[in-house]
This record gives sequence, C-alpha cells and structure tokens, in this order.
Amino acid sequence: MRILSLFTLLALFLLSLSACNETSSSPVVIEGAWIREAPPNATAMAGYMQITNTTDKHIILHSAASPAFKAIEFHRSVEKDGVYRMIPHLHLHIAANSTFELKPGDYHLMLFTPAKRLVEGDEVTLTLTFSEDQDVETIVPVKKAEY
Ligand SMILES: [Cu+2]
Repeated sequence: MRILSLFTLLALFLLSLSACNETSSSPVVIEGAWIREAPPNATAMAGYMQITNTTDKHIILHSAASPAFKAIEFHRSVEKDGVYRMIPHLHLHIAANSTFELKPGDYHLMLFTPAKRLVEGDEVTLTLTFSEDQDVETIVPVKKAEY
C-alpha cells in the first residue's frame, strides 16, 4: 500500500515536471491578443496583444501572417499636432525579459484585406515569425472595441 502511493506520487511528480517543461520551452509568450471588429467594407483591421520575451536576449518579430488576411504589417500610431498618423515598422524589437505591448493608439498589427467579414466571436489563426525563424502560432479572437 505504501509502495503503491509512493509510485503514485512519483508519477504525479513526473507529470508535473513535463507540464512545466512544455510551458517554459517557449521563449515567447503571447497574451491578451484581439482583433478589433471593423465596419463591413473595411479593407484593414487592427490587432493588439502583449508579447513577452522570457529570454535574456532581445528578440525581433520579423513578420506576421494569417490565412484570414492578404497581408499584415506592423504600425505605430503617432500623434502630431492633434493628428494621428500610422508609421509602418518593418519589424518589432522585444527587449530581453520584457513585455512589448501592442495597444490602441500605439503599436498595432495592421491586417489588410480580410478574406471575409470578421465579427465579434470569430477567431483567426495568426503566425508570428521571430528571430532565428522561430514561429509562434496563436488563435486571436475578434472583439468589439472596448471604451
Ligand atoms: Cu495601422
């Protein structure tokens, strides 16, 4: 009886170890991702998320792709004299051990030419390609803007 429970404990311990390895093996963590629902004829949509680099080296986000869109760019909204402009960035830098936030009025994904109208409740598969050809795939929900 005692031996059996020791085995059970050991099995549980090993299980928890492998679960830990799975989550900590990805150096990049994507959280809070969403795409803002746009009017019916919109040719572009905006996407936001927090990207955490858990390594002690800085990481570059080179590109983003999705079967739901023709093209995806990185933009930053910049206000000058009360006018917002969007500045394209070829890639984004995520500093070591830090979180980079894409948020309304700041850095965002610009998702061009949706294959079909996307509304709240829809989900989109997004592939982010980081330094050293590391791909991170994530599912991004479409939501109405929160004010
Ligand atoms: Cu933009």
